[in-house]
Amino acid sequence: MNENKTNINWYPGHMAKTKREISSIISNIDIVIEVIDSRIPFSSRIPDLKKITNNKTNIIVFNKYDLCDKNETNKWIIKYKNEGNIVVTTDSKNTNDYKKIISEVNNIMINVNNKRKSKGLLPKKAKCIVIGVPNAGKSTIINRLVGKSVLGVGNKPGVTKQLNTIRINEYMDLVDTPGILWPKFDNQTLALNLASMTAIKEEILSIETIAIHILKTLSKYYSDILEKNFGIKEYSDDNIEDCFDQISKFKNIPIRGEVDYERVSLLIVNSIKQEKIKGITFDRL
Ligand SMILES: Nc1nc2c(ncn2[C@@H]2O[C@H](COP(=O)(O)OP(=O)(O)OP(=O)(O)O)[C@@H](O)[C@H]2O)c(=O)[nH]1
Ligand SMILES: [Mg+2]
Repeated sequence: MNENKTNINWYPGHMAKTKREISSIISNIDIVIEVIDSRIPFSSRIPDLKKITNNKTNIIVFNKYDLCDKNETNKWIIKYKNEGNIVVTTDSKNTNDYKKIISEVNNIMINVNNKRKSKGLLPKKAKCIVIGVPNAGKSTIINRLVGKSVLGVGNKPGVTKQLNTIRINEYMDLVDTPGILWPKFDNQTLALNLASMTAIKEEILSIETIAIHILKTLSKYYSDILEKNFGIKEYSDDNIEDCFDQISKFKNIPIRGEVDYERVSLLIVNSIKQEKIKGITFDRL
């Protein structure tokens, strides 16, 4: 049980296909809506997004804002704004949040259409594309903007399988896309952060590896959450077995001979996936 032994090097072919498909339609797009998970504002950004989208104007949407540690995530919001980005936060339980996206799109389109007018062209409809890592909440955002469930959503990566164009209103179309990642992770923490927030398929990394990363990160930044949810006062790499043993006892998981590492790991991973643990942000500036 040592997460450092894991060498993450993989790339599902359908993601390369999605990137090619995005590149092939990008010339017709006005605005890129980049959806990130507010709990991992660095790890959930797509490094080569500017290249894939040919430097199109983008809006960064900090989604799942209800689940993050606002103190920490707000620092990232300020950073990205200072870098010149348009930033919006969204929480699927708050319908009003989505109006902020519409309003930013409208602001951008005023400029686009003013330029068109000066050339004697008629105003055009906003053509937007929603891009992000798997499970960031892209399809949910589009459903909220339409006001009904037109796209399938689910709490696992890889729900959307193809590009879909959705009409929001007479001024705006949105293209939904499957979640994308990148061919190689140079930074293992980043991959583990993505896995902790259900952005990477469970088959790719072992459940124990993800669970250990969650325990480690909670102990570093949220020792109160670690103690309250798992009964762990102190965590270190030297006492992983002890920790699993303590969690088994704290959660009344029967120990038959030895600790059921898989079951305990699943419980840890599910505590984030099922939103029992909230108010966490794993990326630090
Ligand atoms: N708590 C919370 N959950 C959200 C929010 N937005 C989306 N979700 C949940 O996140 C999960 C993933 O949502 P999807 O919209 O399917 O995500 P996606 O980015 O389209 O995922 P893929 O198509 O697999 O890439 C679902 O269980 C949603 O209900 C949010 O703002 N807050
Ligand atoms: Mg989707």
